[in-house]
Amino acid sequence: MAKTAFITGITGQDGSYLAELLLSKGYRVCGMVRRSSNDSLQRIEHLRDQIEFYQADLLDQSSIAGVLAEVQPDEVYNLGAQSFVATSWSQPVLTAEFTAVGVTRMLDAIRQVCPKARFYQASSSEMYGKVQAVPQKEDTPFYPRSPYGVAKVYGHYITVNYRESYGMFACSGILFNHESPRRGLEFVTRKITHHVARIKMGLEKELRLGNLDAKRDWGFAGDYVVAMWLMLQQDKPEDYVVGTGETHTVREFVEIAFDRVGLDWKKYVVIDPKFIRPAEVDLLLSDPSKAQQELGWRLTVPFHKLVHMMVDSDLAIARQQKMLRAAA
Ligand code: NAP
Ligand code: G4F
Repeated sequence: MAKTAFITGITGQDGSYLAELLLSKGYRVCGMVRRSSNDSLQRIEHLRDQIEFYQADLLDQSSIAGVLAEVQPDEVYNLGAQSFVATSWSQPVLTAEFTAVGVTRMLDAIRQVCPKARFYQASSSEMYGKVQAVPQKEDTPFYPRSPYGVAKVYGHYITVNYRESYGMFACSGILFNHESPRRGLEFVTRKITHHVARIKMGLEKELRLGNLDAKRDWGFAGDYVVAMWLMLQQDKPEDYVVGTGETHTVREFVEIAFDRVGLDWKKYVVIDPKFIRPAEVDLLLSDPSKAQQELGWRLTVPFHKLVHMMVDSDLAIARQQKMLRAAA
């Protein structure tokens, strides 16, 4: 019989790739969506007819328990979160509610209404923050540098705690930054490729950024959802670091993106103090050897190709916008 998966955050970047993956494997895919006055299904528009949607909210315990009792999933992927680090300083309490306590709400609802379900928690390399070792692996101590990072540490340890307290099959993927053409426009990679494309098309003149020296371990989101699924197919629940094992500065990302369209980035990039964070994570670099060896997980998209893929996708969008503008 087909397995049932329940995904929180199905409308987000990772939720859309994970839904595609699970549908391709024959799963019944159920997605939790929160009420909105607008349609938030843009990223999964092409899958709309193949997914069952359930309205609930990470802030609302009884809505989660009610939906899980109805769906009776085999696997639960908790991807829902306030996921933008910069916003976590202006909305620290809300970030804690969604990103930290929301995990307990999910785990406790599972414990009560579908205790056999396997649980995946979207932990983050932001937990390493002011890094205590290079590269970072599963046993590297955490030192979060933002309210978001602190909230993710809570989510991580409550997942460990429910596994140890109740014997639940609960895992955390400590995922390093992963990007795609579906990345939100506020994250630096997509912000860069969106503006590069619009500058190339003559729709904009500059790109305003903060710290160009920050280093991140960036991979392709489509590869990372495979690791999530693999974790829930193992005999034992464990936590895994997932990343590329390479690090690049924001400046390098900018250079490659402008190069792709034949422009010199120095003529267009303006440093704007508005985008400098109160506390920065200077360097993230993963050691994904456990995931590679135990899960057999592999990358398919190297860094340069990722940047090119995102620029090319944004160029197609900008071209269309330019044509619409000309026709209006
Ligand atoms: P994303 O694109 O920002 O998506 C976040 C999702 O969470 C959206 O579907 C959003 O729904 C949902 N959500 C937010 N608040 C909610 C609430 N109160 N109740 C229910 N759903 C809520 O994030 P992503 O990049 O796909 O990341 C997925 C997860 O992985 C997140 O937990 C993120 O923190 C974590 N993570 C991401 C990365 C990365 O590099 N992408 C790395 C490590 C960990 P709406 O559409 O309604 O806003
Ligand atoms: O793209 P970012 O906003 O991603 P960040 O903060 O690394 O967080 C992302 O990855 C985490 C995994 O490590 C996830 F858990 C989290 O949910 C999210 O997906 O910023 C990357 C870097 C930062 O150092 C930031 O200071 O880019 C720098 N940056 C420079 N100028 C900028 C900008 N970031 C943004 N968003 N906007 C700028 O203009």
